[in-house]
Amino acid sequence: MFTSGGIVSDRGMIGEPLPVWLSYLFPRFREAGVFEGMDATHQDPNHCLVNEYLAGQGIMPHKDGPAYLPTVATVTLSSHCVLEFYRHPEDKDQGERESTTEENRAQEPEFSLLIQPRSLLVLKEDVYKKYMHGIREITKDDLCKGNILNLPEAMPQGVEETPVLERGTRISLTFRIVQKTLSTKKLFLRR
Ligand SMILES: O=C(O)CCC(=O)C(=O)O
Repeated sequence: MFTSGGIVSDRGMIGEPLPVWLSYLFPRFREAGVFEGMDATHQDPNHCLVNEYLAGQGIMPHKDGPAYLPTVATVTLSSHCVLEFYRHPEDKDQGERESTTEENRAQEPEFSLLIQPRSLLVLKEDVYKKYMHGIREITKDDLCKGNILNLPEAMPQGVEETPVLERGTRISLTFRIVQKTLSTKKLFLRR
């Protein structure tokens, strides 16, 4: 995993420009209106998290932290995954990434999405704010199981029956906007 754009902390992010190879995607995001109207000062994302998942690796159900504006755009490369969504318990502190617990994992997801390679997934509004998302640690996804909302649109082309998909290595590029950014100078002055 690596992050680009800066290190995010409670006090904000010490920003640095995203590399050019990541910013090639910005015109496509703009065309699709992905981050439109989110924030007057940021038309484009200023933070990207790059994750590599080997087959069998996943991520515990969580909500993204409060440092980010509530829209996230994820580009998936190489292999598919099934992203599962769990309703966030109402009585828990909202917006905390620490909401990841074994207890949440034990719940069944309310719904899932099949995320195909070379796809863009945008999470916003209720699905961002009220649900946790996670990826199960398995090597195969049986598409007959669970409530996969985007079947059959996301099914591999030419496949007639609902298949079991073998996972390979997946790379995800997760773009977000961190609203509070700090210059190094400001950070030192505040200490
Ligand atoms: O890799 C993904 O698609 C999800 C990543 C994620 O949820 C995170 O890094 O917070």
